[in-house]
Amino acid sequence: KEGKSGSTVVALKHACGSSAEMYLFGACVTSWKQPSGDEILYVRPDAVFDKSKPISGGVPHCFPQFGPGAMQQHGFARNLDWAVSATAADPNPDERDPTVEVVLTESDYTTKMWPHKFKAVYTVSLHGEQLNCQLRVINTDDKPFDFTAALHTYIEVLSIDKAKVTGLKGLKYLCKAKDPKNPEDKVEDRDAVDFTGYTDSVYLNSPNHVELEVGTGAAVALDSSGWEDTVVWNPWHTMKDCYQSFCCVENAKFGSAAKVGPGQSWTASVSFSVVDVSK
Ligand code: TA6
Repeated sequence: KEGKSGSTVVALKHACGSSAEMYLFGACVTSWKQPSGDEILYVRPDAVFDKSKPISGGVPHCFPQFGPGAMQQHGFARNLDWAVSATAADPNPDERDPTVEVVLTESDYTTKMWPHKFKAVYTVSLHGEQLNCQLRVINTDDKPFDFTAALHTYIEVLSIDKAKVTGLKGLKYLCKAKDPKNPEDKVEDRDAVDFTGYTDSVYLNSPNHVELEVGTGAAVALDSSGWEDTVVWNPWHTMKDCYQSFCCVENAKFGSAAKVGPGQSWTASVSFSVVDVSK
């Protein structure tokens, strides 16, 4: 259906009452609601949907480069229209999980930045109240390539000073807060990572289960496979109008790049769910 600024958005609705929306521009999931109607994701007030820049919020892709580097910040996948390749029946009479699959392949634009033939397949589905996202990158070229990637997920919090990320204690991380080009190597000693200033940390080899407590007695759990690293980012006063309202907890493949041979593929997935942490 038509979304903001005339851009195409795919809507998923589960029989249990949960819903999600994904813009084909950037294959960006911008909304995931619980059956109660509560929105879990966060879209920044400066987000635009007219394709003049990536959508700032929801679950943007960083591919084939996470962060700054040889190509534009976070790569090109968030700046391009993906194409729908499959959908599950809609409406959903047999209560199967509503699903959409979108693809991105090389073009003149991508080849100038990254000289490789590829097919990225992104599958988004609702499994009951859960949001599931899977990325598969297939090397359709005749030579190997490597890349870094992330799902740059913005999650709404009641207030950033009440937000906490658990599951990261004991991990090595790259602290990019002071100088993003020269990250400091640190080890996380907190049971729960809280926020008292600009935060930009890449946790290496993180566990498959990480939770963000949002300050309401609920947490968003991220259960992932294949991603390996977790990024925690809050821009603090650099975004004075909105930093209190969200925290980015990002599944990433950054510490070691993914290496994919011709005809081979790399797959990673994450399942988001809301859990009660009030007791
Ligand atoms: O994921 C954290 C990060 O890479 C930060 O270093 C910061 O630059 C942020 O993403 C925002 O990136 P964006 O290009 O979306 O404004």
